Amino acid sequence: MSSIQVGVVMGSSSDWDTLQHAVQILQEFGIAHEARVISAHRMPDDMFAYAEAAVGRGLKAIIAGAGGAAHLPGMLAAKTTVPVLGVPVASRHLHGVDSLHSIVQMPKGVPVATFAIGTAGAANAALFAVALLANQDAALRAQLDAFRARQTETARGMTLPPAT
Ligand code: RP5
Repeated sequence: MSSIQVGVVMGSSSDWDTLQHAVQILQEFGIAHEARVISAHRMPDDMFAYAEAAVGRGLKAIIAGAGGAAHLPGMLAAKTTVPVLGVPVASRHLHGVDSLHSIVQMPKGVPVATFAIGTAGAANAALFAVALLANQDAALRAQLDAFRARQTETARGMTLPPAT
């Protein structure tokens, strides 16, 4: 069985600017992961093979990012019960609203957990994967609590400029 816990897949190398923010979080928390291009419409057989192998490989979550008519998260979810976390990538013409609607509007029965458009969504998908893994890992939960505490201190330390 693979030691990879979280798969990060995306429809194109052009999605990397967005999805690398998920990978950065996984690296920060020391989560074993992989990142791959798997295009739903250009590599459909590869997409199905990846999803079909996910349980056997021991993946605990799949973060899937795509833009436009973003089939990838939903079609992965159709072929595996490993949780799929969908990240809408900002598209050139519709700025990711198309991606968001494609991913979030899954019909009843096959869920995709859908995150915000762009880099915030990618980072939050990874943090959500960390939270899932932390259910079975007390040390990881302590890391997540410390991450949250640092954010809190940063926010408390924020100052505002004088009004103009
Ligand atoms: C989608 O089409 C990808 O997820 C990407 O967001 C978008 C554009 O792909 P490229 O033309 O940049 O390869 O499949």
